[in-house]
Amino acid sequence: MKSGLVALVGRPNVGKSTLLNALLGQKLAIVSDKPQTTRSAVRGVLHRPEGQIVLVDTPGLHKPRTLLGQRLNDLVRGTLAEVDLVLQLVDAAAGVGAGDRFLAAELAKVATPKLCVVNKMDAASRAKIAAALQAAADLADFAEVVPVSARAGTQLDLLVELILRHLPEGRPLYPEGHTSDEPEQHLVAELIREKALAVVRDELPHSVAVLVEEMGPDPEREDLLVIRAFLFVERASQKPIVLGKGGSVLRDIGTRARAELEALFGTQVYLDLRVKVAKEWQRDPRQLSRLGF
Ligand SMILES: Nc1nc2c(ncn2[C@@H]2O[C@H](COP(=O)(O)OP(=O)(O)OP(=O)(O)O)[C@@H](O)[C@H]2O)c(=O)[nH]1
Ligand SMILES: [Mg+2]
Repeated sequence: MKSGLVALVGRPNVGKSTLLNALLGQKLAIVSDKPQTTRSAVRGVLHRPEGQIVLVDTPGLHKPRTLLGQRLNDLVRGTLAEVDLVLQLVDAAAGVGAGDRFLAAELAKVATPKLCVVNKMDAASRAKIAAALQAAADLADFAEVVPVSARAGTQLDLLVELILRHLPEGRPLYPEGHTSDEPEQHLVAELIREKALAVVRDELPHSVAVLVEEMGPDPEREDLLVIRAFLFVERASQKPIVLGKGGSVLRDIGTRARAELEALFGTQVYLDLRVKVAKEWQRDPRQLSRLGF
């Protein structure tokens, strides 16, 4: 059978995490319309009769402005070194640009086989898709260039078939039925961050980090899951923005997060969400390591 690690790489916002979730049929990675949403290498396992595909979602590669940005780019480069196949995603609607060319040049340095996935075909005209396919083929020496829509689920079976074709023969890396080794607390923190990204505007999304401090059943009510989490911002001036008038913005984030967490765990959730300032955490090595970077 076929088996191996497959990295999803691309500039921010091309739809890597959406594609991971769509291929798995399950939400493992959070998604937003803001660039630089993903901050960790999220693994998901796809089981097929012909083989096992271990997908690794990565942060969008970008020009780093902070220590966090640098670490995220290092994470992408580290991932490239250990995988069997690389999928470079580009955005058919936005077109192929300098960011994609920069990444393609980076990829050219590793000998790993590469496919190019031209995503968001649902949002592009035929002419635009054709132009993106041509530009993608000119980017690098890809084994295949395939247009898909992660959002609409178009051509995903074909993509899986092509991935399997280009993976090496090997033993399964994970047992049957295992789809993820994301720690539950991390998944919960990410879901809360996703709701914060959906609600807050402008530059603030980059400043938000979430840490789950405590999670477990209520001692008096087994059917109630208690989650205590902190939402960190970088500056004192950002705190009132995340809180909103009379705490309304934070309440909105909490309500959205709780609804999704209750669906995920199939139980009632009590979410205690607090805002804290972690001064300049994106540039501070100590705070970064506390937050898991
Ligand atoms: N129309 C359309 N939108 C898509 C598609 N795939 C993703 N999107 C949207 O594109 C935006 C970015 O999606 P993400 O999956 O978060 O992108 P990403 O590449 O993981 O982004 P980073 O983690 O920031 O690097 C979201 O608003 C998605 O809903 C698609 O196939 N079609
Ligand atoms: Mg992502």
